Amino acid sequence: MKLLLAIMSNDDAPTASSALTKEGFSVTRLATTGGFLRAGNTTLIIGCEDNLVEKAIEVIGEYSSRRTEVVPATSSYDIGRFASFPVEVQVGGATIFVLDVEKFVKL
Ligand code: 2BA
Repeated sequence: MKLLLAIMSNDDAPTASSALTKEGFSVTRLATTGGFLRAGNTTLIIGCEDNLVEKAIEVIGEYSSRRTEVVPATSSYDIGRFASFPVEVQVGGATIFVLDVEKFVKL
């Protein structure tokens, strides 16, 4: 058995978690904080059989892969005027650890 720790953005976590559940995985969601940006992110804990690890990674990748989105940004011209223009930002992405599980007990 393996334990997956999947760290992803808060925006992607609900859909990734739902998709995993729909595929039959048991998922626990933790509210976590990145040490570098000190911003909130989400860590999914998934315990599954060894042969399902790649499937879990595939599902997570489907809903949290790194992608580029165009968002509106504003700029000030120091004369009380603002302009809005689109900028490309990188969003999403997941960091996944796969650990061996020594023992799994449900009481
Ligand atoms: P990512 O490498 O995609 O990491 C996203 C989040 O995943 C991290 O948030 C952290 O919560 C977790 N994470 C990634 N690698 C990990 C590891 N080896 N062990 C434990 N947790 C891990 P943040 O720490 O807030 O980092 C956000 C982004 O800032 C990172 O994106 C990376 O692009 C950059 N970054 C992180 N640490 C850095 C550092 N020491 N120097 C420069 N850039 C850094």
